[in-house]
Amino acid sequence: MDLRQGIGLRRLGTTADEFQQDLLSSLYYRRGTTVESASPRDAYEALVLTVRDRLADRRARTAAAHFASNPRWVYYLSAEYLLGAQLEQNLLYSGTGEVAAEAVKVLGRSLEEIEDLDVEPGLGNGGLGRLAACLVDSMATRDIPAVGYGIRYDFGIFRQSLEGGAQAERPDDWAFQGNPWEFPAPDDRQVVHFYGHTEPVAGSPIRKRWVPGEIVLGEPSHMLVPGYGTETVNIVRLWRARGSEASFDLSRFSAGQYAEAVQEAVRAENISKVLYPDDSTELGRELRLKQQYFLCSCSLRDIIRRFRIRNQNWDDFAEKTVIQLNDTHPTIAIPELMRLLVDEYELDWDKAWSITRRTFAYTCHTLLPEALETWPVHLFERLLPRHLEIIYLINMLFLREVEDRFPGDTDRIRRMSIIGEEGERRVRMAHLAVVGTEAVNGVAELHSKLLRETVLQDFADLWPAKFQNVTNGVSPRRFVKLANPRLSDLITEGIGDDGWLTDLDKLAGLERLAGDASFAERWRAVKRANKIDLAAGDPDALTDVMIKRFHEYKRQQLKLLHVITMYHRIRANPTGDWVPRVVLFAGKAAPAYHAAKSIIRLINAVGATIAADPVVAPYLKVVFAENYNVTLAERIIPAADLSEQISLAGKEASGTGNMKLALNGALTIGTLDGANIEIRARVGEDNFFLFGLDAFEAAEMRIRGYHPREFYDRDAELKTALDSIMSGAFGGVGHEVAESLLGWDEYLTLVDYRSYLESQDEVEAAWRDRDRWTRMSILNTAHSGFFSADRTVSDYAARIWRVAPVTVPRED
Ligand code: T68
Repeated sequence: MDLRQGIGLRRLGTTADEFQQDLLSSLYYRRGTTVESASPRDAYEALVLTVRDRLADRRARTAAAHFASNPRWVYYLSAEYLLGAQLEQNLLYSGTGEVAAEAVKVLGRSLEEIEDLDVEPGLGNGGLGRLAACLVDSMATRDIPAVGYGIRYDFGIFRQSLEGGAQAERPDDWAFQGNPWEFPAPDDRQVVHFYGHTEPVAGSPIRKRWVPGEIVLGEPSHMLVPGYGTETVNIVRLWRARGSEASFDLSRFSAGQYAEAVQEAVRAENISKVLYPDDSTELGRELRLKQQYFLCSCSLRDIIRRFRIRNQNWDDFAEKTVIQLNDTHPTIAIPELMRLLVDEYELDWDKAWSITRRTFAYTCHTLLPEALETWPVHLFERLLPRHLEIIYLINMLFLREVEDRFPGDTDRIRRMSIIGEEGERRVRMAHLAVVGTEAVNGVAELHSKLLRETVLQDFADLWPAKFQNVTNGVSPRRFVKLANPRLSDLITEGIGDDGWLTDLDKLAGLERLAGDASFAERWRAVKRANKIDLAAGDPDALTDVMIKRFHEYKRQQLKLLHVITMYHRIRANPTGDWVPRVVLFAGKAAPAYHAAKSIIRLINAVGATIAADPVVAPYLKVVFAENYNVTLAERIIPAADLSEQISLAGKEASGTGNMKLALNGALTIGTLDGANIEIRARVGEDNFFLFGLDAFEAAEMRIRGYHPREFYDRDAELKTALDSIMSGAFGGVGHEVAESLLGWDEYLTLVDYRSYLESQDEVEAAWRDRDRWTRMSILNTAHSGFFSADRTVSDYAARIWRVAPVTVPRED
């Protein structure tokens, strides 16, 4: 198939000369400039357009192949995507990296210089947003017909800097120079309603007419999502809010009331203005619910539009469509689909409900009760009056089902209701998500088990078959090949080919090299070179990294207590045989999360005290890398020796940084939490530094009653560490951190302190035996192939989506 031939277009060339011709043509015709007067931005955009053209071509063939086969589609609904920088990835995926490097010389710039201008779209907070990006990558790589839907926030996750050691935030105006990767699709815009009231429809007891109080437009644009080693190019479609024509008040403008004239349009556009910078916390703001509904309403109408191009019969909708909800954020799509089917397409309720339930699936990403979304009923009533009516009806029918199964169990009915009646009445989005879907999954074995046994236990009793596990995974292309080219080359050489890039289990081929002295030597050399590139400190020191969002459950404070203890140990014995360490932290704290920000501040204060101490500084260095994002992760991960995964067991749903680090040969020190358990099972107990309570013990301890002071009184080193904070040894900073640990210590930091320190001693013993460490590191990589997002996608495809790949034909 060659679509270009059909319309008389020439085929794009693959040689460096041909690429250069197209690059110059992009510069001249599409940037309107010449080599002599091109700015760095012109050079960058010309290159982007030239690469994009090559993918656009594959995209056209993909769309044609998909529509011709009328397959079952996967629609991934996510409020967040952390796609990472696009240029380097798209050079790799389009196979044009080498010719591009050659071709750009004509612009008098190196490829690396141009790549530096490629800003990452930070349209997400953390793991959940990055997972969405890894999954769409793997869906394309596995030839699954899929579209990712999201919001095109004007401002992404805030930029973090340190001011006097404290976190400061600045807005992330990521696309202020435009985003050349994006294709606008104004023809597919949608109209979204808010507020207003509902009216009965004559002759129908069920249908209603919604008379809105606000009308907003959703304008889509898309980014290309190429598969690796295949022709498929899928898309992520992002919606941006716009005022409708009616939102501009010309009469007010004419009367000189300029601000009032545009006020409605401004209100509309605020919907996609900014990403909420909150990770794993609940926040009940109206604008957030508006964002969620905006995403779902636009996306569902688009999905239906696409369905109706090829299909006439609603009976086929659930066969042709699966919509995966990335956490509860897009759960409002469930009542919205009901509304569309019942009110607009006039299906009867039971049929609409059967279609809806079979169409959706829900992935849960948390266990923290405070992170389970709920919305006040009165807010729903005002913002989405029709949806509230539909939710009430769904709930009534659902609770009847519960009553039939468990007659008289009123307590159970109260617990399971979609409407929470404790205090202010609230809509429980997780309950709605379980009731309205065919499958519910957690993101690691332990997480899925705890979901079934704790937060969603009643639902698992009712529908045991609905609950599944799909362990997360990460992209081996982005997080090994692109992030760590040295290691990738060595792996390819060791295994004999680069088939591991799409079949990560092939990393097992490294196992036989774990004892090979010359291979080990080269493995070490790669790590060392990566550390020199990172330039965080002495490349021969143990590089100990903790990179993730700041949250008390993740326990950066535990790592910090270890650092403070090392500081005291070294001061007490300056001539001891200390293992030099560079402890690197990176991560953002939600701007309103004061406890997390205090920990950041204390880390920097401790770091400054150590740096100024001539006795300790030769052995210990604390680095805080500002503005952690995908791009920075790609620099830090390849340089890490030790991966800190030290959350309180039972709190981290999965973690994915743990997987990225293990794949890059870092050894893990961790608790039995999230996917750490599965990492340990695969790399082997001997190659993993385990410590701390397990989830069961932690829960028991909380029930029995926990008194942190007892641990403080019993452990002299712990006491010294906390006392030194309290006495102001670190520039007077950190009182509130120590007080919260001694007062209630929500996440049992002091309980796990001693076992963590002992485990760190084992780390040092292993590190001193260079050959042993290297062997462990190689085995970590060799046995981490399971953690590919390609495997995750295959699991979803087989067990939840039941979709088959569609092969896109190559060019003739
Ligand atoms: C993370 N969740 C989990 N949430 O914490 C992590 N939350 O264990 C898991 O590996 C990852 O999801 C992928 O499954 C998040 O990242 C958020 O970012 C978030 C954002 C808004 C509201 C609530």
